[in-house]
Amino acid sequence: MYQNILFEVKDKIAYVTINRPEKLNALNFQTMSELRDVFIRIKNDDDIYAVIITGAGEKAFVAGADISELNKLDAVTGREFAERGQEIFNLIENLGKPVIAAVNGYALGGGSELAWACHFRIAAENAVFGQPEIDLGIIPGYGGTQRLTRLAGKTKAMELILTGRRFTAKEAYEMGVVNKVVPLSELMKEAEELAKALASKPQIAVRMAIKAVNMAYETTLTDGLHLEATLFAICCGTEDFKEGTSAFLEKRKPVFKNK
Ligand code: CO8
Repeated sequence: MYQNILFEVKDKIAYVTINRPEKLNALNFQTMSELRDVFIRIKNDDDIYAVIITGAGEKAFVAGADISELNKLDAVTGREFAERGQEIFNLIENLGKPVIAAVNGYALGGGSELAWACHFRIAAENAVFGQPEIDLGIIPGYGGTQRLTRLAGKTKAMELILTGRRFTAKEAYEMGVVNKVVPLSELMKEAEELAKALASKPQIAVRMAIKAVNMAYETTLTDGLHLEATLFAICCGTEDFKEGTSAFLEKRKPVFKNK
């Protein structure tokens, strides 16, 4: 169905694999179009509760935007490309379902930016992150200047974006930009366990939580708290809220219906 993406759904979990291993899964125009398409499908599919995104092969998650295409951009098309990519990564960040990046190997430039847009990042020990755009005469254009700064803080983001240096999974973990580092052989198992745990939660509350946390960097504290109260109230109107609280009081396991 797709040329550069593998897509599978199993037990409420969607698996998206960027599949151009001969080019280290670099994001060309075609791959970005397919990513857009697949995430719209996932968003609209009520039977998908969580997503795992990874790269084909053992060497790379995504080694960046495709430099052979970048090389042809001018000021007009450069803006269009950046905005189109940002729209796709915004779609992922605002999917309403948790997206886990299972980072296997190089995650450079647009590859790091893709991981930053996800809700969780599990890195294999061989993962290598970086925003090397500076050495190509550009800056990150798929959200790196904004999301890495929010995730790592301004001091670190400024250093990483201006030097373009690569950093390991261990450093990424110490910086707080990945959730966990695991051996490569355990990466998918680890991501799957997390996805299954997330899929077992009441899905309306999951959606409200993602929205509330995403908005934390977009608003003032006053507006953010107002939004939180509104989203909290929506949760209070669900059957799952009654079930979750009743189950606690009755000392039994809740059975959520996602209603
Ligand atoms: N684009 C295109 N092709 C790539 C890319 C890439 N980003 N990365 C690797 N490839 C290709 C190589 O050209 C090579 O192809 P071929 O076999 O046909 O020569 C193949 O993949 C294998 O790569 P290498 O032989 O280079 O493998 P190595 O193990 O020697 O090196 C590296 C691996 C270190 C990952 C190296 O490939 C590399 O440095 N890649 C480029 C990394 C990079 O700079 N990425 C950032 C790109 S810029 C970006 O992502 C900006 C995003 C925002 C754009 C917004 C506007 C559009």
